[in-house]
Amino acid sequence: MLGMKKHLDARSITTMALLIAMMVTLSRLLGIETQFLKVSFTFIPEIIMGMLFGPFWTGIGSVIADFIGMSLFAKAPFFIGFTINAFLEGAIYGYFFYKKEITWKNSIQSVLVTTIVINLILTPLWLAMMYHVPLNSWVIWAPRLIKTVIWIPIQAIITYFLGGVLPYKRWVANFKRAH
Ligand code: FOL
Repeated sequence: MLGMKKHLDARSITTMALLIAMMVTLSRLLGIETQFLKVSFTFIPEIIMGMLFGPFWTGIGSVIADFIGMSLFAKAPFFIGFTINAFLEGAIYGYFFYKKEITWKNSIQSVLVTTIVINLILTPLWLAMMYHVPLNSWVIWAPRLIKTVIWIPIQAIITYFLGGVLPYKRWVANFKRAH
């Protein structure tokens, strides 16, 4: 399962498909979306993907989830910036969690990097471009700063406890047996 780079075996593809379906569900059906802010638990399957498949494939999986989600449940016109976000966010989780155990250190680091790069730098740029509002507009920053303060501890805690419930050691053992 962890060896997707070496060969795209049936189990890797099935696992990817399941995680992509979970991402689409969490982001499009169970997430909260306003014109200027999204709140969802999409990071949970994305982190699992990152642990199993690494930065590149998790980036690709997240882009596929964005395409599927937009084709099935679009609430707004397609904007390529959010596809770039999807790739980078997946790649970041792959970077921090591929074949690694989840610790407080990499949980907190992953939340801080995604929050700064995706939520505080790129998304404000995309929203300003998409809606033709100034980059310093309060509609971009007021809800975003409130969400960020609340969300950083929530995501860090969920990420850390995800490490405790996932059968990570068994996955690594399976990987070693398969290669
Ligand atoms: N285009 C694409 N390709 N995917 C989308 O999901 C999408 N969504 C919208 C428009 N075009 C799209 C709907 N509008 C946020 C807010 C509104 C919005 C899209 C995104 C937003 O603020 N997103 C997050 C971070 C971005 C992310 O997780 O990708 C946020 O910071 O709250």
